[in-house]
Amino acid sequence: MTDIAHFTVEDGIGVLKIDSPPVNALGVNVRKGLQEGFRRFAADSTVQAIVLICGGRTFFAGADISEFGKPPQGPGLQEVFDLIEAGAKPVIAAIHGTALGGGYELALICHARIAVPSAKVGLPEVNLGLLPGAGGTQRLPRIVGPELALDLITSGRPVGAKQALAMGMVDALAEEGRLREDAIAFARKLIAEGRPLPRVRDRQDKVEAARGKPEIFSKFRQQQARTFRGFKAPENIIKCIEAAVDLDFDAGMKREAELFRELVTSTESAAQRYVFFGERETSKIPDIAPDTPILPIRTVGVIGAGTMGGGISMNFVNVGIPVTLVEMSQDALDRGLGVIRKNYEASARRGKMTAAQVDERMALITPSLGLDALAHLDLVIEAVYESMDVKKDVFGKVDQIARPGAILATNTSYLDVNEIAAATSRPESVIGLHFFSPANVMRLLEVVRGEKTDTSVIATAMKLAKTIGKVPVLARVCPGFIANRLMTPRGRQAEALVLQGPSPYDIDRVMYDYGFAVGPFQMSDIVGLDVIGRGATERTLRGDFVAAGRLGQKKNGGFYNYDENRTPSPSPEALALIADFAKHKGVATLGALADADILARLLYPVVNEGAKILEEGIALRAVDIDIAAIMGYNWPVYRGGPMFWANTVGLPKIVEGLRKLEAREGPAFAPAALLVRLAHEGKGFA
Ligand code: 3H9
Repeated sequence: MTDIAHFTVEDGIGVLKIDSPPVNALGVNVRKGLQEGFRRFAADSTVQAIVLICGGRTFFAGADISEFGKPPQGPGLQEVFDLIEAGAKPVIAAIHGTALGGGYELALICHARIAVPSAKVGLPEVNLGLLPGAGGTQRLPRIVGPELALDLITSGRPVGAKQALAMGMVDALAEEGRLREDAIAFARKLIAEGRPLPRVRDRQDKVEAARGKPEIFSKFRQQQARTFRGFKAPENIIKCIEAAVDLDFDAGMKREAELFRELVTSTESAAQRYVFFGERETSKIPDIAPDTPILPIRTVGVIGAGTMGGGISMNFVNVGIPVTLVEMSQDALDRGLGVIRKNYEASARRGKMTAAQVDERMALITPSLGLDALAHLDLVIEAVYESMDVKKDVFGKVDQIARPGAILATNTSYLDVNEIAAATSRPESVIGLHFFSPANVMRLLEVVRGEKTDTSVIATAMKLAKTIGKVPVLARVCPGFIANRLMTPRGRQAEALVLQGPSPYDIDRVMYDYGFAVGPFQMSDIVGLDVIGRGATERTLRGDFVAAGRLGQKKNGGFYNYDENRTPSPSPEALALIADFAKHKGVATLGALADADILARLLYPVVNEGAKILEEGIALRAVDIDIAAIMGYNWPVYRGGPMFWANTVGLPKIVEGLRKLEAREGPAFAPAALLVRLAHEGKGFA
């Protein structure tokens, strides 16, 4: 017995229980415990079969991700696996919680798998830019066939125990809460039956059936090309499954190891692993003690049933928290509710929920025409028109109505939360909850702490974000907070650069090739050119487009022309408008620019803004900025966000690039002091 591994023998069955919180990751100490347990039971003549089970909340959740990139410490996972596979005694994996990655691969090497109905199994390594490197790519296709294995391993999606049983990924279900007893009984039954237990590696029928059918793989590659763009892992996974079909088991394992090594040393995987830990790191707030009281949020009010208010409401009803939705007119209320219902019905059509569930969610929304309905609620979120006067008026009124202790939140995307809080008699209860559009989809929730916001209000908001499936990032007050402020220079530089010669199509292509789903000009067309910069007092490029009747995708095209399927193509009319505006502004044309110059022009200022956000203390850590960019602006995850990416480029190179731009374009490009210091010290953003 060690701290982690517990060995008992019950009537001929050896039970090896591993207990290594929080998730029984297969780190070096767990591997040692497994090695000791299997060696001991192999040598114990009273043991006829072995049950492998975990304590705590889950079966092994995978390899210990924090060990990747560090020197290996023995014993390796493969050594432990060999002990099981070469052992003479059957091993039964007893699964609860989530058997993921190396954890499920460990289950696959066992002779049988039993799981409680609430368990999930899967190979999610792709989300870390990796592939299952402990035999998963060779064994799973032997159980479920290559087609399903391609889907499961490249998507990384876990499968519930009942479905896993139907697919053969587990062999039996245990009763909930009786895993240990049922696994022991299962082991006894196997011994009593005395039949040989074929190892997964020896199963050939599913892979043989696919041999000589390369179209399985070419079709899959073609279908998934868009989803996989920019990622390295999916292609390596496909190659592994091809090897499972075409090669014998040992040769397939060799291929898997080579392709795993390629990934584990890649920048893409380093970025994705950083993001995995980053998503969890952002909840850790140094000045908020873990025992800070969390206020119960059982009811929520949302003021404003527009696009944002509706999306925000959906987040809460999705997890069963009732919402009182307030509007000024019946029309606006009906419209808002109609949009929410339509969204749910669309999900139902896609098979994501039943018609009854649509009704259940709608029933959790209480529409109301007056603020009085907010009187007894735990949290009120304001999502009205983005104007300081309007917001102050609303908060002043809500202050009179909401119960003492209720949290009053604003969804403002750039206004001063302290000023809004000052419109109430309780600034300690006021906080920013900045959702990103579409609010029911985007995973970022910026939690904006005002000068007077109480720590329990902050802690509650951070916890609540998780309850509704968001990733919270804490910001202090400044115009645009973290994500919007960070990304503003990209838009500004795109609009400045397009007047200097490069076409919107070149600029968008460079952003697309970097990994964004669409470039800034295509995005403008989607949003509508009349939306941003409304009410400008002087002539603007967008204003010229609007004056010419080009509003974007919705009317006459914008920077692009569109056919009836909304496929964009370059627009001579748009280029003429740009040229005319550049002439009006007297902007000189730059010579030909390389793609790398366009990239630097648009993204180095983003890195620079990130450095300022950091040195001003608006964000807690560089990783908070990266998570905000990824979750709020779809910054390509395999780049790790702007700050991680800057490290991979090298900060001295970024400083040099900014200085060149500063010399040509002006002081807006002057590198931030923090950036200069880190570059000088040979450091990166931590
Ligand atoms: C792999 O297996 C490779 C092999 O194929 C081949 C090898 C050769 N390692 O998420 P939570 C930490 S790759 C280290 O908040 P939940 C996590 O950082 C791996 N640490 O809990 C957090 O720490 P902290 C394949 C890990 O209940 C704490 O545990 N496996 C690992 O919401 C709690 O985590 C995966 O990709 C790990 N593997 O969700 C599964 N996992 O408290 C990754 C978690 O300090 N893990 N931690 O912030 C998950 O998906 C979720 O953590 C899980 C629990 C669903 C398990």
